[in-house]
Amino acid sequence: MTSDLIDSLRKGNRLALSRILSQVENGTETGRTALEELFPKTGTAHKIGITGPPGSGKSTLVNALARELRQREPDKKVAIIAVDPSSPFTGGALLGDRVRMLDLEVDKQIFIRSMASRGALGGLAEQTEALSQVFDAAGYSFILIETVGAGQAEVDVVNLAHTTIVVDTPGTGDDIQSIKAGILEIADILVVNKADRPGADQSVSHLRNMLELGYARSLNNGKHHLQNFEEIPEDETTSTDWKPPIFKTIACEYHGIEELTDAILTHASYLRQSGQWHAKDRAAIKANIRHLLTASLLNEFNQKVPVELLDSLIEKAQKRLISPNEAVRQLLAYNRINSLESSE
Ligand SMILES: Nc1nc2c(ncn2[C@@H]2O[C@H](COP(=O)(O)OP(=O)(O)O)[C@@H](O)[C@H]2O)c(=O)[nH]1
Ligand SMILES: [Mg+2]
Repeated sequence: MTSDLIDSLRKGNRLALSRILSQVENGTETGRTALEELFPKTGTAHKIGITGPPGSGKSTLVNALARELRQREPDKKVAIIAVDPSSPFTGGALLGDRVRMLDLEVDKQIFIRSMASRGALGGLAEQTEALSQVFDAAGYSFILIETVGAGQAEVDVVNLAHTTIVVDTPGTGDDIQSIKAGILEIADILVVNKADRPGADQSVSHLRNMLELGYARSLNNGKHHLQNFEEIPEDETTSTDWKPPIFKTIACEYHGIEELTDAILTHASYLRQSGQWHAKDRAAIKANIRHLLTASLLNEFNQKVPVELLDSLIEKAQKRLISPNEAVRQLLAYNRINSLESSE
């Protein structure tokens, strides 16, 4: 059953793909088996994260980018994962937007999947990574991942991407700008969308200043952890440094999309040439293994340790008779003794 589905998925059957995505999202046995069987076929897709505040035009940009990528690379398929409950892809937007997004689906080489919750796999990042693996194995060359740039969960999601695009809009308030200091660190490409509105040029120069500031700070600290901000030495063509470019776009009118697409493809080449593609792949696999390990250890533990023991230790800790640390020691000791007994 599962192998039939996988065969169909590998042959490009959209219904099989859709079914496997649901099974994976629901954390079923079929989903797990599918992920395991598909894993050897993954590792080639270019994962592109798009993040930014709600309403900045991420979905519109993703829509335009999907079209542009399809036009340039007619043999390649594009997947869209919208990790945003308010996304038009998930039906949370105005009717006009939804209709505009839906016309993407006329192109059978584009597949849109929305994800409103963290599902069965734990965090949003794990869920997104699992769905990405399915798309990757199904032969999708580009995976566009839209998230609202709100908190750590979203940062975790985009960290799994090869290329992270941070979207901003022309704004005036300093308070709005200060949020972006943190998120700038993860940007490979910056976009000031809604450039038809006043203040776009100021936003670009503000962002540029902040990038320079980040670069200076990383030098002062003597640390180079803000690699993204390093200048490209003029005379060194073999440099592995990437300086995030900033683009102005009007996504709803398709302005600036070609330049942005160029930058995305250039970034992919840069990652491959500098060895960072490999490094990012390793980091994603490491995060994946760590997550699965934590989940399965906890699961195993829960099965072995009676809930009464846990409850009684919580009670003792609340009475301040033992510390939480001591509770953990006793739980681990119980688990160890039990494991010894059962293996004899
Ligand atoms: N004026 C203007 N409106 C835009 C632009 N791009 C998107 N929009 C509109 O902004 C609204 C929010 O866009 P959406 O893509 O849903 O933003 P998201 O929440 O970041 O995904 C929609 O009504 C879009 O049509 C733009 O470049 N200029
Ligand atoms: Mg959206």
